[in-house]
Amino acid sequence: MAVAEFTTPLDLEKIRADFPILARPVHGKRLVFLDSAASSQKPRQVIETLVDVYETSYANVHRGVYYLGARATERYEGARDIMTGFVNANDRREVIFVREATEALNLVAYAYGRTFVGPGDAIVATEMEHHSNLVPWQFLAQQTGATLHYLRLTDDGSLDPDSQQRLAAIENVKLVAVAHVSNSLGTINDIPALATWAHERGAVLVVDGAQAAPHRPVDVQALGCDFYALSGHKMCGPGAGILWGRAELLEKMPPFLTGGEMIRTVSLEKTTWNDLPWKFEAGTPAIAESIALGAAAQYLQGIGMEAIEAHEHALTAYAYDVLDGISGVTQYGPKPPNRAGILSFNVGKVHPHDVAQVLDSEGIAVRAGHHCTQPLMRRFDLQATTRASVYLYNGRDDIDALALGIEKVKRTFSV
Ligand code: 7TS
Repeated sequence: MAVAEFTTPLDLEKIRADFPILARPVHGKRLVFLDSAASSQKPRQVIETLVDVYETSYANVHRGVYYLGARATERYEGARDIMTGFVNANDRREVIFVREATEALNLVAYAYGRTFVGPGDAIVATEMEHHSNLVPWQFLAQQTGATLHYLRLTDDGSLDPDSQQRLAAIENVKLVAVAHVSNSLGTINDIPALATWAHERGAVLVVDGAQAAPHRPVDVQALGCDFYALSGHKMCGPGAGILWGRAELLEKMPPFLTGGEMIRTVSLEKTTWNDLPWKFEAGTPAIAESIALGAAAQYLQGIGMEAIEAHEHALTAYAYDVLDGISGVTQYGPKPPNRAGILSFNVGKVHPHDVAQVLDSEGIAVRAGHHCTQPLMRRFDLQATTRASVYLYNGRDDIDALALGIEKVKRTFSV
C-alpha cells in the first residue's frame, strides 16, 4: 500500500531546539512525545517569559500604583491584546483570561446558561464531546429543567447529517455546544455551518476549541460562533486559557465568580459590576501564566499557524497510512485529509494501557484510555483506545518510532 509522502514547511530541527525537554532521554531512548492533545511541551521562549516576569515585572495587576504593579498590568493586558489577535476577535473586551477550556465552558454554562436557558428550552451537544463540553450542559439541563439532545455520529466519527435533520424539528433551542476538533477521533467540525444552524434556531453556538486553536488558524469572526474556549497548556503555554465571547452577550450576562476585581462599587447592600472583560475575572488572575500564554501565541504566530496546520496535515496523512499498513491495528475516526493530528487506534485485543506501557519502554509517550469521552467510546463499542497526537515538534521519525513500537507490542502480546 502506498504511504502518503511527507513534506513539511517547518524547520523541524530549529523548532525542536526550542523545546528543552525534547533533549531529555526517557528510559535511555530519544523522547518521542505523541501526547500533545493532553498537554503540549513548552519552548524556551515561553519558559523564559515565565522566569522573566518573576524576575523583572511581578506584582499584582490592576491595583498597584507603584512601578512593578503598572509593569505587570501592562504585560498582562498586553497578553490580552496578543490573544485578541490570535483568535481574530474585533474587541479586546471579548477576551477573558481563565484557567483553561474547562473553566471557560463552565463560565458560559453558569453565567449564560443559568440566565438564558430555562424549563422547556433545549440544549444541543454532540456525542463526540470531551466531558468538559458535555457535563456542564447535562448539569445545566438538570438544574434548569431544559432538555439536552445530541447530534449523533456516523461510523467514521463525523457528525451525522441525518441526526442534524432530526434535531431540526426541536423547538426552543437556546444553546448548541460542539468541539471544533474531536480530541479522541480528530474529526474537524464545520463550525460556520453549525453556527448558521444554531442561529437559524435562535440559539448561540459555543465552540470548544481546545484541540483546534493550538493547531490551526482560528478566526472567531469567520467561524461565526458566539463563544470560543481554548486552553493555553495545549498550545505551548502554561496554565492559562481564554474564553472569547461576543461583547453583546457578555454584556448581558451576570458574572460567573464574584469577589475582588470584578466590581465597580460595593456597598454593604449592593455591588455593581466592572466593565468587560474584568467583570469575568474575579480575584487575582494567573498573572505570569497569562503573560506567558501571550508569549506562546507569539511563538506559534512566528512559525505561522498555516504552516503548523500544513505540517500536521501532512504528518497525519503519513501516520494514518503507516498505521494502516500494520496488520492487527484498527484505527478510528475520519480518514485523512478530513482529520486533525490525532490518531486513535487499537492493536488486536491488547488493552491500550498495555500498548502504552510497551511504547513507554521505547521512550514513546502516548495516551491510553477513554480520553474523557466515555459516550464516544460507547458509540463505537470501545472501552478505550491508544491515542497518538502530533504537534509542530513531531516528525516522520516519531511516527516511524511509533510503528516500530507497535511491532514490539505485537511481539510482546503475540498479536
Ligand atoms: N475539550 C477538549 C476537546 C479537550 O481535548 C480537552 C482536554 C478539554 C476540553 C479540557 O481541557 P482542559 O485544559 O480544560 O483540561 N483534553 C485532554 C485529552 O484529550 N487528554 O487529556 C486532556
